[in-house]
Amino acid sequence: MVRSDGYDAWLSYSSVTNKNAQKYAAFFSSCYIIAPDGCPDGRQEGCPPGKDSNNSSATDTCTNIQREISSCFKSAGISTSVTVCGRGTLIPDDAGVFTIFSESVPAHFSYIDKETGDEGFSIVSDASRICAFSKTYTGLLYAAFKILRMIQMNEGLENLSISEKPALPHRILNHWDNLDGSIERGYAGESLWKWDELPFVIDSRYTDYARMLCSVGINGSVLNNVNTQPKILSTDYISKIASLASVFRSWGIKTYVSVNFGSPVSLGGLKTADPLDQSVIEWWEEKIAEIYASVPDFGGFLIKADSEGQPGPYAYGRSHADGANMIAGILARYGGILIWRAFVYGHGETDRAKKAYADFKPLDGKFLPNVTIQVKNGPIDFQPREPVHPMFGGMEKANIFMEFQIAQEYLGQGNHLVYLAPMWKEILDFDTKIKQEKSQVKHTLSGIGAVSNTGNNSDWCGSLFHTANLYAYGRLSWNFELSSEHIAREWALCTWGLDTFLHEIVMFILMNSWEACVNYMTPLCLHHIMKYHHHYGPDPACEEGEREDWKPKYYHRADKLGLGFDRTRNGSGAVDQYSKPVADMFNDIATCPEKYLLWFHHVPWNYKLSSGRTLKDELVYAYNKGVSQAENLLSTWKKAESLVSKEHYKAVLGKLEIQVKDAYEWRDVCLQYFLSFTE
Ligand code: GCV
Repeated sequence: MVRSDGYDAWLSYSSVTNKNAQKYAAFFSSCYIIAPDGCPDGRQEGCPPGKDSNNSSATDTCTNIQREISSCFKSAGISTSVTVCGRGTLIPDDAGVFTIFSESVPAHFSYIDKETGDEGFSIVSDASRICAFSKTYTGLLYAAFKILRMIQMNEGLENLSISEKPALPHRILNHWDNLDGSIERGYAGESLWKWDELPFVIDSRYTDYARMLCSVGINGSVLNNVNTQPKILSTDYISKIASLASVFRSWGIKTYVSVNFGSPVSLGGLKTADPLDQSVIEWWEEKIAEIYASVPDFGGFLIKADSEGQPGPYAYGRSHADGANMIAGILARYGGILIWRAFVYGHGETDRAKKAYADFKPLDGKFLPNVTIQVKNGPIDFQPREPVHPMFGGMEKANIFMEFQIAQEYLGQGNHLVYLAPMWKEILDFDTKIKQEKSQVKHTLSGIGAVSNTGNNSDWCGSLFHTANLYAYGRLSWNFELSSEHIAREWALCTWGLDTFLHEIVMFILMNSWEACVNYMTPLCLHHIMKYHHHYGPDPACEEGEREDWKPKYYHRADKLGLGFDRTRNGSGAVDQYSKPVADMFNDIATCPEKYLLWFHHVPWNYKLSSGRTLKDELVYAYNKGVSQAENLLSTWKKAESLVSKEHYKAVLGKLEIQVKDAYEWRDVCLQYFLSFTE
């Protein structure tokens, strides 16, 4: 049974019943985790003997493994013997082992894959013994979570020969948490970070947060909003950051912060933040030295510059590369990275979708190796569906991070149940055709970030269903090849248990929810037609907002002739920011995928789509389909009434009822408005 407040998310181990757990007990009736006893950073190679001063976090990681395995079995009423021991310990022949030391791998397990990098792992087993091997303790912890997931899913542990390593070295969660406890675009309560209490009071929830992220392979956390307050870099806040970092460390999570490019002025009292000014450089040098003195493994900075009012290098006649390289060069001395966002617009461009590529492409090759450009998945802003951003593949020499948004700012926020993995897969699998092979978006990345949907609600993400997206983000970042259905299946089994009928209900809701949302909100790639500012609900006629490119009309361009933004070579020319084959495909209305039609074309109302329907009729069809799909999610959930607790049933029911009501509103408002142009 799922805990009623949802706090345990997918880690309740509720599916591990006593009966199921029996068959795994032998593997953990005698199991040893070999802890560090001489290696300063928990690594095997190059380890000077006798030094153990920095081993505390590695030892804590071993304890995390031990506790995690024990708690899984304890909840099923089965006792285990999982021991953290030193390297010289004599391991009984019938025992299981978690180790980073090759000589501690029992002789009966000959297969060890050493090609798993720093965070990967291998797991081998026979009928009753299991061995996990990695180069790092974090890798062992990931192996433990893998094994526990298999147990939760009731899969066999016998005769395993598994090797895994993450798709990317940086898999980061971006919090848009403000220092006053509010969260920009947060729909699950207030911030998790109690800044007023830190560093003196360490909420146990920080550990539970880190454990949850680690269980799905997320290895970095940017603590605060990209719309920053400079005081995050004050000495006071650095000690708070250090206290959070010390909790996260043993879960393999690095700590990052968003910083304000104007900090030398607003915090340091200097007259300028010009990146080429010597006093500014020295200010950053001192600040970064101060951070690393407290957090030696600090991950680095995330910066939103020259965007939506945030200061940046433009004010000093400098480029993004000038700004980024100055700070990155200092971070590089300590092993840190600089994540520089490409979310820029509003500087006189004719098509907002073109701005980031136009500004950044000329700088390709000019960024330092530890700078990475973080690019939103689409060229505008986390819409229900967007074509990929042309900077993926288009910036061939720079490090590029993907930025997804787990928080559903434009997709019904905390109310609509929309499983986002299919959308993320569509983006990651898109072929940029920038070269002959390995040119899908997923091949162009050096890291990934996503705007978190967490808050201090007891269920973390606003509802149990919303945790599916946090789960999916982690799992997908670990392994891009997992299908969205596979991830949904894992999450459903670990969260809702093994009941087959309930499982099918949950799967139906997950797997049909994104398509439903696209249909009832923005079919055929309509975009940015949400209400002003809060972005909840439809308002295609909206005139509010101080900028033209915040108004829906800028995007949908509805008129007597047709609908959609002409981004072809006859229009804004945005298509030519893609590789030639992709640009040609988007440019021609006959070859442009219909799912992106109104993004790239101003389409006549009587244009016939592949369905045989005119644009006008297709719009009516799609909005109606979206409504009936939403109704289907609701009626499907009603079948779960006797299978889940009353509280869970009602909570999900309430959300789906809002979703259906909103779907009707979307349909009615949008059709009334758009069809008025056809009269
Ligand atoms: C953090 C959109 C959102 C803003 C957000 C911005 C960004 O404009 O509505 O809330 O600001 O994106 O990603 O920087």
